[in-house]
Amino acid sequence: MKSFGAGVMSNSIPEIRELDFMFIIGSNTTEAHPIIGMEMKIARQRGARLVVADPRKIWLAEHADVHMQLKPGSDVWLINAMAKVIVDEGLVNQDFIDKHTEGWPALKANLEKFNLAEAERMTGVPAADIKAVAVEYAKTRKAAIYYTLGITEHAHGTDNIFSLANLVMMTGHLGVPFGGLNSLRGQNNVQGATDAGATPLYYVGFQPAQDPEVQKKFEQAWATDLPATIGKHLNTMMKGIEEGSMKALYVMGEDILISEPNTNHLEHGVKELEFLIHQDIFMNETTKYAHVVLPGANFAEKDGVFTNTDRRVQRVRKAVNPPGNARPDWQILCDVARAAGYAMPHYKNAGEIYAEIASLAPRYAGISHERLDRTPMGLQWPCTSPEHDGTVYMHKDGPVKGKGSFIVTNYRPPVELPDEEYPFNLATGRVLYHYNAGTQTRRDSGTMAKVGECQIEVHAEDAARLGVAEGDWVKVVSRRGGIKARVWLSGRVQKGHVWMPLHFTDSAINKLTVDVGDPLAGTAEYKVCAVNLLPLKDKKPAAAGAELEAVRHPQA
Ligand SMILES: Nc1nc2c(c(=O)[nH]1)N[C@H]1C(S)=C(S)[C@@H](COP(=O)(O)OP(=O)(O)OC[C@H]3O[C@@H](n4cnc5c(=O)[nH]c(N)nc54)[C@H](O)[C@@H]3O)O[C@H]1N2
Ligand SMILES: Nc1nc2c(c(=O)[nH]1)N[C@H]1C(S)=C(S)[C@@H](COP(=O)(O)OP(=O)(O)OC[C@H]3O[C@@H](n4cnc5c(=O)[nH]c(N)nc54)[C@H](O)[C@@H]3O)O[C@H]1N2
Ligand SMILES: [Mo]
Repeated sequence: MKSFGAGVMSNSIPEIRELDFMFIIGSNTTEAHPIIGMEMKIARQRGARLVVADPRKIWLAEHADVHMQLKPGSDVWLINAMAKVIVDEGLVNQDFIDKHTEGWPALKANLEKFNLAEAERMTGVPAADIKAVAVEYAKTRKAAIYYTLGITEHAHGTDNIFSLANLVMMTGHLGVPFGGLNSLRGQNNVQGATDAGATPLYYVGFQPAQDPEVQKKFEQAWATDLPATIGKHLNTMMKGIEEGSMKALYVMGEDILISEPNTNHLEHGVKELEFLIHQDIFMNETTKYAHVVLPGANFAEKDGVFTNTDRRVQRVRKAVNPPGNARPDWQILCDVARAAGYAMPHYKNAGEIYAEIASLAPRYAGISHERLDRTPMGLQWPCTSPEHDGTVYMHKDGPVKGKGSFIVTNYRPPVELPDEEYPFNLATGRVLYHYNAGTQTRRDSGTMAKVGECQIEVHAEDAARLGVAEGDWVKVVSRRGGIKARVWLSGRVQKGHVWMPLHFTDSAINKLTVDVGDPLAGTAEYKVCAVNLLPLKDKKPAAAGAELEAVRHPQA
């Protein structure tokens, strides 16, 4: 948003198979975005070059031309060193810089600090690799960057993204087909939720909540007074709960006691809440402390739209009736609003709500349920009129904010580094077979048969030193808590590093993580904290070999 004026995937999924060069940084694409991962495999088979920057030897890394197996949290060094190479080799796109950007002289001056020898020391990636990859990226026309949580979920996450945005602009890989900076969004409709205004900063369509004109527009449309200030970020709310300044909380479709950081601490605060509403399709850990539970209908039980990661709005249609008292979330929300005294319109269906969205946000003005019913592949916003075909790639006439901003970034180390007491670095994430808080996938016996418990990836030499073997249970402890997990010698992590997934309630990894976030975005540092491993005596028999095999070769 700050660099280009839009914080979304710039290009589209169908472009991937036509690429000649893919730079995947901090994204385990084949497990977390398997369909997009498949497009990358197709490009690969066509002969596209693949570079993966990831501390772990994930599947894509095994098949990459270059695997930059960097130290966790060292991405600013890696990316800035690549930028420096591009300057030194005379490969910058001066025409793009002059026409479409601001701040280049300051950025260029700052890059002087990022020499290759030091970059190799800081990242662990050979200088020759950094240089070769930078040159190839700058020289290849159809070259695109993909990133996900491996670089956003850090206390310096925004610096990582600014650095990538700088790289894309200095090489002119923006506003063109088969290029761009592509953030792969997480949940199926997380893009749609943000578009619809489920963020503290914006009303629907990224219209800034603090802009008096915008405020006036929505006050008129909704016939009510609206606050002149922005809302609270998620992490600020969680802090408020811990400190007792938040008295009430309405949680809809999140399991905060599994997915927020440092949950032991958070749980004390949640117990003290005066009023906790939980609206979900299932009971989960958060429900335990709820005063009221509002049962929602799931995706197959309601009508509406989903907006996926490439800004593509598609219809989702009701296939089965919701069970019991469960109802679509929008109906529940409208009833709550009315009960609270607001004259919410009596929408007849989700299509009427979409029509209101389209009337208030120019970038969706051309999208309606009727039109989507005739357009099975959906419409990509911006789609500004009923005649507009939607937008396959953004920033065609330059960054949407006018001039793209080069933002100077400097390395900041992670907040908690290993020491004598907690000698391992823990990173967390997801596996192919489970989904996020696990509320849904842990209910599925087929999924549980594949991966039924929390495994911790450990380097073989570390395991030998600790006297533990594959399948042994260990206690994983940090300054904030401890949980059990089963050792998995995956061959994917570096020495001194361990990795765990977030899907299990009986091994809830956020009991371990640090609740320090990025100062701008608030996103927690889920990818780095210090832990120790304590071998446990009760060596239960290992899970069936097939299960471990399935995780080890998730593509099989
Ligand atoms: N099967 C499945 N798919 C999912 C989900 C799921 O739970 N299960 N969840 C969805 C959601 S909400 C999201 S947000 C996405 C997330 O998708 P991803 O971000 O791809 O998933 P993660 O496993 O969190 O982490 C990605 C990678 O970051 C790497 N990494 C860790 N630290 C660093 C670092 O310092 N630098 C770099 N360069 N890389 C690092 C990890 O080794 C890992 O391979 O997945 C979505 N898709
Ligand atoms: N340590 C660590 N922590 C992390 C992460 C990490 O990588 N490491 N990743 C973070 C990320 S990127 C994310 S997105 C979060 C995910 O964390 P959560 O959002 O907590 O997890 P989900 O499993 O996606 O979904 C939460 C709830 O939504 C409910 N739900 C599903 N469909 C509907 C519906 O239609 N209506 C309603 N009302 N409810 C519904 C599910 O039943 C579930 O209880 O976790 C974050 N936490
Ligand atoms: Mo996510």
